[in-house]
Amino acid sequence: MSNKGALALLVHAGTENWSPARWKARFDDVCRDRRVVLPDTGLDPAEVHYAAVWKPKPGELAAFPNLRVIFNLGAGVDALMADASLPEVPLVRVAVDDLTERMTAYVVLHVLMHHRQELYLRQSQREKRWAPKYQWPAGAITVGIMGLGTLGAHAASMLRQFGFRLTGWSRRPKQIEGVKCFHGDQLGAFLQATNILVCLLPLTPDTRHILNRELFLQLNRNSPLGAPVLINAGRGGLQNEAHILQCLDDDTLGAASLDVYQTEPLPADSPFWSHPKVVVTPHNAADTDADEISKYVVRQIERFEAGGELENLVDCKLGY
Ligand code: NDP
Ligand code: OXD
Repeated sequence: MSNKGALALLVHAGTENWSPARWKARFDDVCRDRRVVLPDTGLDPAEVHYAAVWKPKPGELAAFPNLRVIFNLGAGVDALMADASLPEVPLVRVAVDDLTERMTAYVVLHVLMHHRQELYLRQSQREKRWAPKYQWPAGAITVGIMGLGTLGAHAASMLRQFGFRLTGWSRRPKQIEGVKCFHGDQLGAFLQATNILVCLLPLTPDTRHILNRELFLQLNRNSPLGAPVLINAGRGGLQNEAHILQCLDDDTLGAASLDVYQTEPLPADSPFWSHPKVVVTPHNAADTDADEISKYVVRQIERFEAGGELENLVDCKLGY
């Protein structure tokens, strides 16, 4: 082992994909000339030059006085932005094809699920009822994507191939082929054109609780779907959960697919679990793959040490 600065691996999500031992094995494999250390394993904090993290504990990163770069092992950095003691070193997030394609698969799956009336068909099956409904074309539905970044733009390009009409909303103006793009204060016009709302925004001070009743009331109801549909795979903090339930119950919303929640894991007593209009997934729309991402981090460290640029840096002032 060389005397290169160590890589600290701080992974605390507690689910199968985030097993620290599994991530360490992958990093050990691709990082043979550098110590990869888990917390509480007798490491001298001064030896750590890099940290690869998922939901590190607040203050955990501040313990490394010689830290050079933080690599967030996912796309969203909201957990890090909430740490008031976050060291002022470059912060890199994940933006790679593997993760993007997984998210697009989730978005396409859930848009099609609502477009093809899967909730109704599954209920019919449980009731042994042979009662097909009219099958409308994809072009009769407008899918609106909030967040036209790495994930939103790719999901839009794939949905386009199914024939859906597409709108999108971002902070800055965008031009994406086949997508009617809105930005900033054009949110109202975006919503008025949207039947299925897909949220792929980051959680920042500007976007917290953006998915609320006032917003849902502006969605377009003039499609064969009738009541609009919400799909949120961004972050739970983007949504007002009481408003979602109220809007599902009074038909402001026709259905919702939710991958993320205010509290994760979703508590056993959450009404979402058994709501007939809700499809619950356990924050696994797009897992970050330890094989892919360990290589991505090591490639970036090597380039950085050779004097090159880091990719996919977070703008900590904007929070994403
Ligand atoms: P990007 O940073 O590439 O894109 C973010 C998009 O949101 C950009 O288009 C940005 O606008 C837009 N945006 C940010 N703030 C605002 C605002 N105030 N008003 C309007 N638009 C805004 O992020 P990714 O696409 O890579 O990821 C998006 C999010 O998806 C992550 O932050 C994470 O929370 C979530 N995610 C969830 C996963 C899951 O499994 N559920 C997996 C991976 C990610 P602009 O282009 O103008 O900057
Ligand atoms: C991410 C996530 O942000 O998995 O990558 O939620």
